[in-house]
Amino acid sequence: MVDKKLSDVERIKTASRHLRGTLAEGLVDDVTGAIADDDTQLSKFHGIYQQDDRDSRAERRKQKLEPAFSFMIRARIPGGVCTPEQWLAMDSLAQTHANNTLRLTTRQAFQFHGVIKSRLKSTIAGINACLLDTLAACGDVNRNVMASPVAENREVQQAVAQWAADLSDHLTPKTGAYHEIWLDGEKQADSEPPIEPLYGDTYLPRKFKMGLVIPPLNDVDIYTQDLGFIAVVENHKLVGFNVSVGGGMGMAHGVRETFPMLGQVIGFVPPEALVAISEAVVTTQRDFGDRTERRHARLKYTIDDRGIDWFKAQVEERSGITLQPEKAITFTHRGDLTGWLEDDAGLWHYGISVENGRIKDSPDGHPQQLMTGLRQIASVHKGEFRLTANQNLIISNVDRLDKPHLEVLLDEYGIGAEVSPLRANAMACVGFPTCGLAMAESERYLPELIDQLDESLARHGLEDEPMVIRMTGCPNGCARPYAAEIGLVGKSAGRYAVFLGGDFEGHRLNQLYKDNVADDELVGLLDSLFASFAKDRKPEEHFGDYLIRSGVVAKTVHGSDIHGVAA
Ligand code: SRM
Ligand code: SF4
Repeated sequence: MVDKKLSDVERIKTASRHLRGTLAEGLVDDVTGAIADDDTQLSKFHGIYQQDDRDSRAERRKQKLEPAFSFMIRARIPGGVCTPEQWLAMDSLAQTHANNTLRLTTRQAFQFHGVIKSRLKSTIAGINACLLDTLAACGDVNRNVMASPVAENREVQQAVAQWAADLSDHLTPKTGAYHEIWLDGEKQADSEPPIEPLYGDTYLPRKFKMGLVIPPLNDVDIYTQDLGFIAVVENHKLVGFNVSVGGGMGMAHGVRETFPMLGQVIGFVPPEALVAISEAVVTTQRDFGDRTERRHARLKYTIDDRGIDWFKAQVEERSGITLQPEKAITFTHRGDLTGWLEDDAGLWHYGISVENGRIKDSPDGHPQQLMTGLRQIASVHKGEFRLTANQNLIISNVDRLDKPHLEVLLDEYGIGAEVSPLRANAMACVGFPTCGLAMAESERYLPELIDQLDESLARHGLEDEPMVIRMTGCPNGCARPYAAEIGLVGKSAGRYAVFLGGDFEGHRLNQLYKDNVADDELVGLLDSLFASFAKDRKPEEHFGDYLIRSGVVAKTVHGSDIHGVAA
């Protein structure tokens, strides 16, 4: 067998002295708004991405200026749970250090955009001051651990949230570089051998993602995670978790060797096995993941290449735990709570649909002032905020007596107005102008497309029909478009590949239906499918299932089918 060369990122990690590189030096270099090339890879492990304003790129090039560099910072929030004090701190940093918006991500984290280099350290220090951090929010490590943000069964929800926090702690890198660079911590020796007991010097071959979910709501898209734990509840008690492995979304247009995969369930474990099982899954990927080709380095490919039985055997051997047969569970839908829910302990939770996760105020005169309103709510709220994996927000743990005052505030700032079922189940990734990989608009375009699709649905009497629609500006899949009933994936300016036929609950990937569709043709294309759906559907049948039954698209069985016949 020919030994393939390691990818360049492996060289950078190896030479980085546990993620230090020359980040500290780069921060004080005021000749450029950028950091050194190699450091742009390392900064990700610290939750920081170098970006530039793509709207002004051409103009700046013409003027012979360097790109308008700024940084995206991602704060990790295990399970999406944060306190009102933390919300206020994030809000304040967004106003003073970023672009005056906060972005709730598809993995229950916060993102700041537009932070210039000279403000990086103070932003990170501000995040740490409120007991959150950005370490491992990105990079080749375990990322933010997701968890169902709300459930009627309070005891189970709390237990699952606690597991998310514990697993997150356990899998966070142990390097002292983060404190040293961002928080002026004491310098540590450069080569402490035990510094990364789990990851070793070169961390993982690629990013790694984990989530926990409480059926029947698949609100964290559990099968898209590298590692998913599905809570099994018997007689109202949490008895353990089914373990799903090998989910992932990213692919490249038309490159058949790249594809999304949904996780496969390898068995059931009691709660006390979670840490050992997670470690076994992570270390198997650490040792066997492909470090030569980053496009082939995710866990989904390791499992696809070597087989699920091989993988399960590795996990059992490394953890010393024999997986029991999986238990029956049922998912009924995805999406999030909107409006009020009372849990079984009598506390109230209010779900707010946030368009594409962007927390900002609307222009003057608009009834909704989301950012200001949430600031006012945070200053009186005594419970928690919970970020959802669908870019929404839940005001959690509200006492019955505090509900009326919150309702007044929600009303005053126009927050929580009902949206159409299509909009409630829609997600768009960030895309332009900040994402360096975007090929087409996403967050800035989906809202207006939904306006038009809502009109189309209404024409066919489908205005109350919930459908999962997701848009991304490129095929990396940050809004999990391949797990949607309608997935619109950017190809080039104003053009999208249309993927159809995922299911409502998140058990099935969709498939390429039509490639390279112009944005002004999208409504027409979907309108004719809505028309036949309205005419021919079976009672209770969802759009994605109808498209498969009627042969509009074939069913994707293995992820590589995603490219369909049109690729
Ligand atoms: Fe993502 C890269 C934004 C969730 C798959 N993602 C990026 C970058 C950092 C672009 C870059 O590398 O330069 C984007 C920054 C845009 C910006 O300006 O903010 C970006 N990803 C996002 C967020 C903010 C989208 C959002 O609208 O919420 C999400 C942040 C989640 C978080 O808090 O951690 C986000 N990204 C996802 C998801 C969804 C998920 O994890 O559930 C996926 C698909 C699942 C998966 O990983 O397979 C995803 N992002 C990617 C990929 C493709 C990975 C792959 O295996 O091929 C990239 C590119 C890469 O890694 O090379 C990427
Ligand atoms: Fe950027 Fe592509 Fe992710 Fe959208 S899907 S945020 S365009 S990397």
